[in-house]
Amino acid sequence: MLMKFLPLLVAGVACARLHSNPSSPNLIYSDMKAESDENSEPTLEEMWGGYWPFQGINTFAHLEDHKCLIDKDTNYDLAVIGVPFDTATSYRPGARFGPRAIRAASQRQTSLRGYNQRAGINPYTSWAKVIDCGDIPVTPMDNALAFKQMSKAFEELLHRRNGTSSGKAANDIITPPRYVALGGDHSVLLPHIRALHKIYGKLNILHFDAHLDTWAPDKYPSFWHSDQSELNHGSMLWKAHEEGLTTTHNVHAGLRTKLSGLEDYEDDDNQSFTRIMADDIWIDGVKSVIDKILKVIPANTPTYLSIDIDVLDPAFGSGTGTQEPGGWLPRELLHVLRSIDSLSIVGADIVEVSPAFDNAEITATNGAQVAFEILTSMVKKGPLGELVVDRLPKPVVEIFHADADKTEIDFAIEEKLKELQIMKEKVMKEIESMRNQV
Ligand SMILES: [Mn+2]
Repeated sequence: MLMKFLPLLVAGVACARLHSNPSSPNLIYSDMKAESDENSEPTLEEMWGGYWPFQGINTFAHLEDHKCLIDKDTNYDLAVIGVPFDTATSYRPGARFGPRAIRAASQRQTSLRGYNQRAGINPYTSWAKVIDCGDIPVTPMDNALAFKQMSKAFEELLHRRNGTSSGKAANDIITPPRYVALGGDHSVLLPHIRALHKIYGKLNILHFDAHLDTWAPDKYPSFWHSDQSELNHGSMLWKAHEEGLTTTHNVHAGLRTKLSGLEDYEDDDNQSFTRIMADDIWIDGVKSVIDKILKVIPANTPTYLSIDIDVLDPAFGSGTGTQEPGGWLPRELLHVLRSIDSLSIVGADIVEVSPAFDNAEITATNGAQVAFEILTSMVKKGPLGELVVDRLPKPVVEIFHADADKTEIDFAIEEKLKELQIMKEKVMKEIESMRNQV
């Protein structure tokens, strides 16, 4: 009997040793040997439980998948979440297919061979529970509704959940989970940081991109205007600044965009960004880039990391909406990311991967590697509960219902008053500049 099964068993063992399905118990050779003696046949799990990297239904890095927006009882520390939204793009659309492309390109990552030697850890088997939360089902038909959906989804995910008990911070605050969002066009940053701001307060923004994305919406060429037209994939940082979500410690890295004029830099300065140009990395060296980032952004304050894949040269990132020649090499981006792992990254995104324009999965593979490095750094840094400013050390359900006596109308009024305040500040600025002209 054993002889009959041996070839199959050996094949199954090799398969399971290399790449077991993480949603089932990880099988290793010694466990299986103990279970399979001469009198027993291999279990179905032993025979069929292991996938090679190119097999199985794609989750990010073969992680366990959960419908996190529906499964409210699932706690975890880090999650990948897809945001397949691209109707705020100004040029080539297609980034709605980014999450599935990055997931497909991530298949050679498994928990069994996930040890990241630069960090000295395997992010998938360390203290943190890491899962794939699936996608936010965003409408492609109505951007106002889509932003509402994305904001609501991130709030649900961040405010109604805890990390695992292993993620408990020293001061007894239970740490909310952290997300690496797979875009989607770049505008998905805004709902993400709106939700994070409610937990951590103002955020430093570390932004890798060919473009500034601090453009006022009126820098886009349209006579026509609506509130919704202000939400595009090049104005979300401007909008975030207007809403008071960002600190004065922000960095762009990899810039090489064409400008409307030097006044773009004035706007950018007003939003407190330090600019690192794409060329700086070969003129001044990669160390100068790393040093500059670490000098501007304080390590122990909440930082949001946003990576537009177009920071890479089109040779390595053709699969994107607005490519700009003269970009970074993947090794440069990865090295910089690895070297800033002392920062407190409370959330991150990888955006603008648009597989219809990709060649041989190059862009998506770079995106998947970037996600791996971010997850590694988040795990290496450990839980960030000490940075939480707006969650009290008591069960989250109670915290979330701290406003329980407020009605929907109260919330709507608060929202309107906020809008009024923003509008007032805008008008005051206009008046000020009219006065200056007189
Ligand atoms: Mn860009």
